[in-house]
Amino acid sequence: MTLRVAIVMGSSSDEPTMRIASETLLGLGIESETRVLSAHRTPHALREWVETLEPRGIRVVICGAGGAAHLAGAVAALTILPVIGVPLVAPNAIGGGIDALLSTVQMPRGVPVATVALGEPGAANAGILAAQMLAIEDAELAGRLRTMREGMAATVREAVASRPGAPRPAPEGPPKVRVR
Ligand code: AIR
Repeated sequence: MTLRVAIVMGSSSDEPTMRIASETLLGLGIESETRVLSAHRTPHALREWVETLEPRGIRVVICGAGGAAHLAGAVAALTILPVIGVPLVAPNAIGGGIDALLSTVQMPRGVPVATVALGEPGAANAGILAAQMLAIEDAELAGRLRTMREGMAATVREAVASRPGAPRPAPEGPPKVRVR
């Protein structure tokens, strides 16, 4: 099977968070490859790896880094594959991770990085977003994503319904009142 998603992180200390991206992908039936490479500590190895991605059939790259989080930007500079950036909370993070968030999101015009939320929710969303990109040309995967969304909505409905004295939740569906 050709791997379609590659995940790279700046340090092995990012692994517990970035594992959520690969686990989310696996839950949707997508295997991925994972590397630890740093834009600052191993720039040459990073470039060499990025240059292999397109020829090997990789379609989306997920990059997670904390602090001066230039990894996603450095990867995006080297490929036209879509790059998803996950800002992470480094041990010495400033402002709870705002350093990594701004380093990842503030790319110059012309070299985009699709930046997701900070930390674990971002890692999960990176996996889902990569799957959504692949689902443009994969109807089975699109079906699994729809099922996942329905499962989320059901979980919310059940949580609301199980609260003591909770009113009956409105059924899912189009709004009955026209929204202007
Ligand atoms: N990092 C590694 N190279 C460049 C950057 N920005 C990040 C890692 C990690 C943080 O620095 O992605 O989130 C701390 O890494 P370490 O190895 O010191 O634990």
